[in-house]
Amino acid sequence: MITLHHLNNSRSQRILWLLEELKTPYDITFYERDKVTILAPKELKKIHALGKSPVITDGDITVAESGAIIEYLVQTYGKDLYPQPGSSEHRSYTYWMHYAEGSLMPQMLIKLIFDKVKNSPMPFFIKPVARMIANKVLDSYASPNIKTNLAYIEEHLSQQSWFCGDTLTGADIQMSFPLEAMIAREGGSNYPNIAAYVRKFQARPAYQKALEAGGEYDYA
Ligand SMILES: N[C@@H](CCC(=O)N[C@@H](CS)C(=O)NCC(=O)O)C(=O)O
Repeated sequence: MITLHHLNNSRSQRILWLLEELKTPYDITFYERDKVTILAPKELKKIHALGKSPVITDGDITVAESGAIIEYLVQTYGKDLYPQPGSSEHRSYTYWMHYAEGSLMPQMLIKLIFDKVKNSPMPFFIKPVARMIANKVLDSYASPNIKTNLAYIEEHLSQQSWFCGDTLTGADIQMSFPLEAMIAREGGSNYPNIAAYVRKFQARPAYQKALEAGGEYDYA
């Protein structure tokens, strides 16, 4: 039996969605973020050394890292969501699987962190300096990079209904988290194709079931 080690408000939601799409039996073990630090509880380190979510166990197999989990699940339980190796859809699948956590998420995290720095409580005489540094990083690096990435995705989604062509694949599940987080935080008016794509996958029955099963999730 598969067990998903699920942290509230996290990337783990996309694995829950995948498990519902696969219609394969699974259990959930729930973990709660610390209310102040928003970090995961230390119990997660008993499952995998890094203590992050998502992580799954399947019998004596443990798989961490969203992309690796999706690869494992679609190759083991859901061939429909895994394009034929050697096909152009498969090359596209590999690309978007890596792109989500390798290129897009780091930019979004940098923005999140420096936005937080600007709004964190600190002595009044440090605030202008902290703000100046944060704005410099945001204006010269994170924001332009995010804009370029989102324009690229927007253009891609103007040409096809799912990331790798006409059907849902594991790559869509992997891309769902950064895109729905972006739409939830910033709205979708500048990126109508991304906004429509997010609405489309969020309306899927499996996605809705996953929301019910997973508890707190701010990005749906
Ligand atoms: N690249 C990893 C990132 C895992 C990750 O950072 N997960 C976050 C939740 S979205 C987490 O566990 N945060 C809690 C913590 O860092 O303590 C993946 O895609 O699985």
